[in-house]
Amino acid sequence: MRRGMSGCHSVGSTFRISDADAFTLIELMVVILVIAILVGISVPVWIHSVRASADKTRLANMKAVTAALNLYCYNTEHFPDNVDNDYSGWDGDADGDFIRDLKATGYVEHIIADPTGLHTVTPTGNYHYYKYPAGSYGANPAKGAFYVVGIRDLESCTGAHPDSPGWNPGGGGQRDWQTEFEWVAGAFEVEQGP
Ligand SMILES: [Ca+2]
Ligand SMILES: [Ca+2]
Ligand SMILES: [Ca+2]
Repeated sequence: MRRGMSGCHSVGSTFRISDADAFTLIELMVVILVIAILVGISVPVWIHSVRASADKTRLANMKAVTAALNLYCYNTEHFPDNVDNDYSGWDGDADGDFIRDLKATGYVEHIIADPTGLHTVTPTGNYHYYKYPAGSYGANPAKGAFYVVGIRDLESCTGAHPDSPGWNPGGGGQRDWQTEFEWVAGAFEVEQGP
């Protein structure tokens, strides 16, 4: 049995080779352990950065969509109608056809869709759009129709994203879309007009 490094000097050359081999094995195990620790640290960091990057794209997509919707309304005095009913009247992005009027009229360069095709909540996609008639869900009818656009699931959060504007146009308990999306926004037609 080995009794430590000092024993190496008092034993024969055969044992020294054996000790040297054993030491190499220990070194190898240390290297493997260090690699395992580094992998254990870096894989979650890498996964987190991939998720954060996808979410960054999603938030940028929503910024582009809401800016386009508001400009569209400013110029036409209405929001795009629900022309693609994928799910209870909602237009989802999974079919590669999301708020097609924005693309058709040049307010966005291409149809906007989730960067990873995430469909964790509904089979219709991760982005959803709906235009509601004036006065829906307790909203003030004088403000006109309103849209709701949202992201069902962001990968870096559970529940409402801190940057989500939220949307509860009636102000009461009739319907708070923030409970249905992790990021959601809405706007009234009258408020976006010229
Ligand atoms: Ca469709
Ligand atoms: Ca669609
Ligand atoms: Ca989430």
